[in-house]
Amino acid sequence: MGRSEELFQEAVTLMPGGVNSPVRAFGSVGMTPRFIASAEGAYLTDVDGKRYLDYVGSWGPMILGHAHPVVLEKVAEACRKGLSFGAATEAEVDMARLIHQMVPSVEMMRMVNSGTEAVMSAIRAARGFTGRDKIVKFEGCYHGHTDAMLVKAGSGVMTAGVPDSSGVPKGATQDTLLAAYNDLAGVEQLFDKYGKEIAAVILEPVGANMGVVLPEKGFLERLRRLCTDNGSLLIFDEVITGFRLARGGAQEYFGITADLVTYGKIIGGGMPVGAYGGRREIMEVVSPVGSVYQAGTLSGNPVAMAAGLAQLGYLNEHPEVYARLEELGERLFGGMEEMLEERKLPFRVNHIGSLGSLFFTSEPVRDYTSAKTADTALFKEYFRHMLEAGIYLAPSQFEAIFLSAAHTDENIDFTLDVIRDFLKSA
Ligand code: KE4
Repeated sequence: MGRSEELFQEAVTLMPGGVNSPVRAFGSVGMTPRFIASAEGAYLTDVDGKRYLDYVGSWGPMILGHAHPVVLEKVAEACRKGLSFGAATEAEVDMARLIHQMVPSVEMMRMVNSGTEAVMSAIRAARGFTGRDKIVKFEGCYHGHTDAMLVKAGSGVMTAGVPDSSGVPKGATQDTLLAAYNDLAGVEQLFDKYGKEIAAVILEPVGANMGVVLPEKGFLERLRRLCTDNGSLLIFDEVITGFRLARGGAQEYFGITADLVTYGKIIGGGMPVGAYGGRREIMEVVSPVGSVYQAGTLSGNPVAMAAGLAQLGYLNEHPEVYARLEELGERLFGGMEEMLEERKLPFRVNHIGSLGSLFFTSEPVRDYTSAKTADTALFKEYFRHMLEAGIYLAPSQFEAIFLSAAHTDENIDFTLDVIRDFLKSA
């Protein structure tokens, strides 16, 4: 028995599913999760010494690759000054200034400790600012595990085939209105019925938690207009797309300004960091200035800020990283598309920049319902084939491939060879 198996046997007696986040349990692929000992660049090494080419990147944060020297150096420097003060620090001002510089529409922001906390707080700020209760979300979009968002969520909730979570009281979701991604008619009906009661519309500007699903032409623009016309706020959940799709994230990529935006992952450089922010007049409803309470012992923690500042600062000073991510994405996802075309295989590849998903379905994947047509049994075989070849993918059809600046053309070509090998028998 390998070390991962040994550890997993004990882990399941101490933590639900043996993990601290459900999707890590490899449940939908029916395998023992690999316990990771270390990581560097585009590679993970597990506790049995096996090395994997990593396409999860800790679910998005590791856009520069693992253990980037610039990030490690700044974190080590910060650690030597003490780990947490529970007081204002210069690093938090530096971080807020940098985010504002990279995304000017974020005039004011608050650091928190996770994407979930960022979304929970942004929703409370939106409700506090508008005095309204209803929130529109989209099936298959995952916004963390705050009660109000655990309705037809994506990611691990979708993977588990549990569209809703137990333990969430009706009262917590009675004001959550659901629409299908890319279904403008459905959203317009909600506004017709609830318009002046809708505090906000929240969405992933690119869905990445039902697999990758792109916004169709006009979708984001229409949502922007509907929110403006009804006095509702548009919230972009950019926990994944933020600082990945472009230096200014999806707002820059699509040229659409949201009223509030949530961040996580990349802005922490691998440390637990989230943030929410946007128009100053909205953020000034947040305590201690306004009446919306939100707080956090480790929010803006100096070590986490050091990691985030190092990674974001590098991205800000090296815009060529984004061109490289586009190249890598085109090479990998374009290569997949060519392969499917050659072999006349009906599968689908959705991709944008360094994000993408191979769906084992012949249907165009444009929302939660079409994503659910994917053959998860075939995905399970694909995942196992890739892992055995030393390629570490997200253990679910309803997640994304995350490329990093540490991936090379050779990594991509090797990956395409392994996929080609799998598709021979698919
Ligand atoms: P966290 O609370 O996990 O930091 O962020 C929640 C969140 C919010 N919004 C979006 C768009 C997200 O993708 C996430 C978290 N993403 C998942 C991956 N699909 C995290 C992986 C996990 O749950 O372990």
